[in-house]
Amino acid sequence: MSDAIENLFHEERRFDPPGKFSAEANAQSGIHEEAARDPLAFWSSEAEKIHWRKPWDRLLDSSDAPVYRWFEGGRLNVTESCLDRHVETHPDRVAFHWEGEPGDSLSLTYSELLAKVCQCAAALKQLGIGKGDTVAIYMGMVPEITIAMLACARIGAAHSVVFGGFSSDSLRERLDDASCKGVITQDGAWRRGKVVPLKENVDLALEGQETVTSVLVLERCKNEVTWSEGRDHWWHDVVPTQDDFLEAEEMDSEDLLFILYTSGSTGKPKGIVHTCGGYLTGVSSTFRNVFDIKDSDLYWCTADCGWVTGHSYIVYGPLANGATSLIYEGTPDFPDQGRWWDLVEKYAVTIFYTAPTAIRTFMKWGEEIPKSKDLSSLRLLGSVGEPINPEAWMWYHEFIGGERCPIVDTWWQTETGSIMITPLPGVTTTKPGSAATPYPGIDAVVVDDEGNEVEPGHGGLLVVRSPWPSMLRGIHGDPERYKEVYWSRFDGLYFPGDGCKLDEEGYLWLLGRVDDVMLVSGHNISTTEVESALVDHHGVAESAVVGRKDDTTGQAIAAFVVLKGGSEGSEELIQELRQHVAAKIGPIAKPASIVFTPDLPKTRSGKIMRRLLRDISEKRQLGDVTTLANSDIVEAIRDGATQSSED
Ligand code: 6R9
Repeated sequence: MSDAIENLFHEERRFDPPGKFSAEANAQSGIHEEAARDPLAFWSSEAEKIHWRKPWDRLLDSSDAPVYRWFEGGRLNVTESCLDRHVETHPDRVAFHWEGEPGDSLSLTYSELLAKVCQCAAALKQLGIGKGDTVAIYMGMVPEITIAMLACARIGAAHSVVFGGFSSDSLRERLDDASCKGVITQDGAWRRGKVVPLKENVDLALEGQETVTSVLVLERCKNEVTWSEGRDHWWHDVVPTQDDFLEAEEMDSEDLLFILYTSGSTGKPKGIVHTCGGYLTGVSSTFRNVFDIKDSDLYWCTADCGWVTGHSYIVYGPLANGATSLIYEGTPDFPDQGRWWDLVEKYAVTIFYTAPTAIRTFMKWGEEIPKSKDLSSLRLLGSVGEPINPEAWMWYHEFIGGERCPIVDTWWQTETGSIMITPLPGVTTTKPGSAATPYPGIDAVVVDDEGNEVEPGHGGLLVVRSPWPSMLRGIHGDPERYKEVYWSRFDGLYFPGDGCKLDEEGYLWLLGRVDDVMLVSGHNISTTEVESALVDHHGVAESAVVGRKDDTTGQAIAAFVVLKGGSEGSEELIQELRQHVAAKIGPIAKPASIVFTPDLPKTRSGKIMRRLLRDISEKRQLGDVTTLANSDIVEAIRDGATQSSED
């Protein structure tokens, strides 16, 4: 892959961890080597850092591979690691500061959070929900979403969080697939000052639905709702009246903790299955080492609990480590484009974890906004969700991190449960655009089409050779699809579907989904590399490229470009950008067409929908676009694309 690309990722920029940071870091140099000598011993010692009621009999059972079982015979309830043990040692430490979009706020200490989780858990039990049941959670980013997740875990029910921006149809599909017994929702959720009618969507999703017997409804926006007596219950009626302690249900290490659906680019959503002991071990270990959490830190992850990042690095990872976090309900531009940086200033956030799409959006809005705020509390920055192009990395480093904060570019997936490839902030010299190396205990390499490891300096496919504790245990209800999707490409290797390049120093450069790779005149070119070259131009804020069919070259590169500061494009700029890409990568990578657009179509978690752009470029009928965060942009892009091809 990417044989045309030589210079882009051979940049000399590198950043050593600041000396003081290294000296005090949770992860010290040698951790990778030590874990590599005996990965199972590493995972065993990481697992000992969570609370077990009964230790495991067997660390790893591979007899049913590719379904692996970890910490067999171990008994635990994940909420005891996340709550009870901290209440014993520091009950008054704040678990969450929460800020609502309208500006209301709340702080919950570990003992208050435990009490609220127990009350919600008791209410669920009263509604007839218990161990082995599945509960859908369809909420915004209110404190109660974390309470609801933990309440399910407390009683041994699995949660299936469905992002609050999804339609009633998407919710219905997920309720049916997991045979959910309960739904936890809100009357409405705030989004840019408007109310998203969550309860109404639940009512629609439940028309004729057969498995759900109770709906628990939090009052948030006080919008009008319709009520189904017997089925619907107000949170304020049934939760606060319960006892503030409920004994946790004892679970097996391999019992189901949650199902989380990933849409993927095609087909029915996959219900990714995670279990208790392995998942908690993975998220607790990575959170401690990658985010270097200390008692004095104030950590903020801007994700939504509807995505895996919210599960692992808002709820389970931080709480397992007794961290203090910030949770924010709203969007970055409400009431204005400085809201996030106001929050960093107000709460003196020290560790900040966000997505490249957000960083590029802030680049587009201009550095004056963060420059006008006091961000000096920050000491560590993280990125997740997409490859972060070197230009955005440098902007993040300079304007958010004040050139003093290490950046951890963390590669992982819903399926992997926890971070797999990442720098360790006190250990790793970082290179802008590279996620660096596998986390200790993770055996990830780059292979060619035959499954042989590539030489340094070459590209190929990322694979994981050995099991890890937080790996998915399957796709809910479809064991065959699990094998087919992840294990059929290469015998015995987990195939995540991402392209990757290995540089001379063993650093990994993620190149995006293999499905997105373009084939131009016999050369494989990754979308990430061309996008990165475009964004490297001073006028460009964001870009997306796709390969569209071309009679001469097989595929031609079609680029979509968002300019900084709302500028308009011109024919001269198109030529300049084409030259820029040619200079950066090579003439082969020059986009055949460039369309300027005010925004790019993105999924609700901020990933660019290249499939849709391909459809537009090849003038295909567009399918359902309601899962997009910004569906109105599609028409605008289509108009632009039609115009440019007529020019
Ligand atoms: C955590 C999360 C997984 C896919 C993954 C890859 C892309 C995530 C990345 C990254 C490059 C990173 N991805 N982090 N690509 N660098 N640091 O995003 O999970 O929503 O399941 O997506 O996201 O393509 O395969 P999920």
